[in-house]
Amino acid sequence: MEKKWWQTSVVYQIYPRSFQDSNGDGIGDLRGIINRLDYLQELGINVIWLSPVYKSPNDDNGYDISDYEDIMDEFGTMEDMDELIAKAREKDIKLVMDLVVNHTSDEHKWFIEAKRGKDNPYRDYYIWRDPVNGEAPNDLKSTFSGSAWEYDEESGQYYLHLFSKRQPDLNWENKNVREEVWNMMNFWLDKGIGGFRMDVIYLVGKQPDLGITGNGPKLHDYLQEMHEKSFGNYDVLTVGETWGATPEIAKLYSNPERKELSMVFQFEHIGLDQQEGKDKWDLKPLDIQELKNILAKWQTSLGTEGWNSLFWNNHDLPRIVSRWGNDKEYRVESAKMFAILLHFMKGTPYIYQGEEIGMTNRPINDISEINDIESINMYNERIQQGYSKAAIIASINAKGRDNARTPMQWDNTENGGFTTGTPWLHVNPNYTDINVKNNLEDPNSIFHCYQKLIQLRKDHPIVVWGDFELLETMDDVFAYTRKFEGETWAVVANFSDQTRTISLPELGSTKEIIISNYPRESVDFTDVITFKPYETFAVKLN
Ligand code: TEU
Ligand code: CA
Repeated sequence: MEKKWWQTSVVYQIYPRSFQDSNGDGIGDLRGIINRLDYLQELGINVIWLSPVYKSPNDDNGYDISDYEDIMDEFGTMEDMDELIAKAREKDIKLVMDLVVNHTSDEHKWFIEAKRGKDNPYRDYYIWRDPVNGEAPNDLKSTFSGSAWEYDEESGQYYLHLFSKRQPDLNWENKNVREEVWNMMNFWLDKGIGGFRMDVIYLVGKQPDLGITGNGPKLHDYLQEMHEKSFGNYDVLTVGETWGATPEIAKLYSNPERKELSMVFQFEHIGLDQQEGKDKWDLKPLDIQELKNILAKWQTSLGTEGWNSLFWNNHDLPRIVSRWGNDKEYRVESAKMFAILLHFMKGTPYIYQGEEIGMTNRPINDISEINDIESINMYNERIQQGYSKAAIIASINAKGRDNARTPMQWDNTENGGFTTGTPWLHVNPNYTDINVKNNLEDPNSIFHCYQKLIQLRKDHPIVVWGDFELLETMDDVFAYTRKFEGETWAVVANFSDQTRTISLPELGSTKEIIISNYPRESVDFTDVITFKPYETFAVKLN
């Protein structure tokens, strides 16, 4: 496989609204990120994925953009943005921007024009349909609850919005729309950014009249056109958000010969604690064997026809240590387990802000404490449908996106050092214990575990190129090997809060402990080993 810089990279995702406030208005901003670049350099990451910072009325916290070539006032100015790109580059850190072009904000000038009337030249930038029997054209649903069609009184037509009513979908069949997007992408690429994370890119080939939203027939033509007209002319990282992707679909996006993307975010492992065929709010316990099988499938399916992204967290997902770990008695041990399991896999790892210090979910008691439009709309819809408040709140506490969006916890001063003002969203009260300052002062902290894992990936090609093999073990023991040029490393984790005894005689014994989350001098797999709760280590085999 042709060598690319992003194959050896580790990416850090920043949700700018919650990272660092620098002017006391309670909202994170670009200056705040600039002021924390030293911390990120200390961690060792070499790419920042920056969630949207463009002009937006924040109906969906920036994923509703009204001007792609200007910065949201709350976050700062274009000068601040240029300074961030330059200062990050000085530290060999690349800036990957969030590309949100499945839809715009309804305050984008294109939509304002489009609403002026059917003959307006921008009308066809969006997807309009006549009513059918006085009703919505069809039963397409919005991800944020309700119909995906909104009626426009003035023109007597409906427009499509797969997300909120204030996020009208763009009509990618319109060549002018695609050219607008390439020009905008080149505007940012010319600023020297490191690439793009592409928001719900699997939707831009939609055929709404046929009820097709994801992976539509023309999708890959559009991505190959995008590659040719924009980022294909630069040496950058591109990662597509593709819900529902299978390894075969992922290869269509990321097989280098197809000249589309570097990699995709697939979410098959993320949907394992929701009931079959239902929503993420309809919970079911995680089956660890299922998780192992799915991750192993992705590790061994792409070969040279694609590249994996590796993640447990992002700004849409609950904190992994609370979700599938133990965020109380074994918070540190389980947080390190997730880090070690993920960072020795083949692919590009993504760390979501706060993951590197083991930040947890922040349960709420009442919907008034929630900011996220997805959770609020779901709450209102399910109240209508007769669900109990308690049941809905329980679903939000388990899966709600605000769990990921509580402000970054820097130290134990007021508001965790995030702001000297009133935070836009509640700070998790456990910041007094869980914060960056404590992690930096403790050599055995979760931060230092991530720092070491990042350095190991830089120093050892086996971590990047080694072949992956899942080992047969009892369900809640997750063990695999990586093999490269005659060398074998083994990673073993007790994925439970109980003590477990394990025997893997075929691995022999070794004194070469690469990393572990409990003190350990050596391991003899030929013997029966007792693993403490969440005990995890990686070793080099003889
Ligand atoms: O997310 C796509 C998406 O489907 C998730 O929003 C949704 O929350 C799902 O239930 C995940 O659990 C992308 C962005 O990541 C998200 O923040 C935006 O809200 C969304 O697109 C619309 O732009
Ligand atoms: Ca601010």
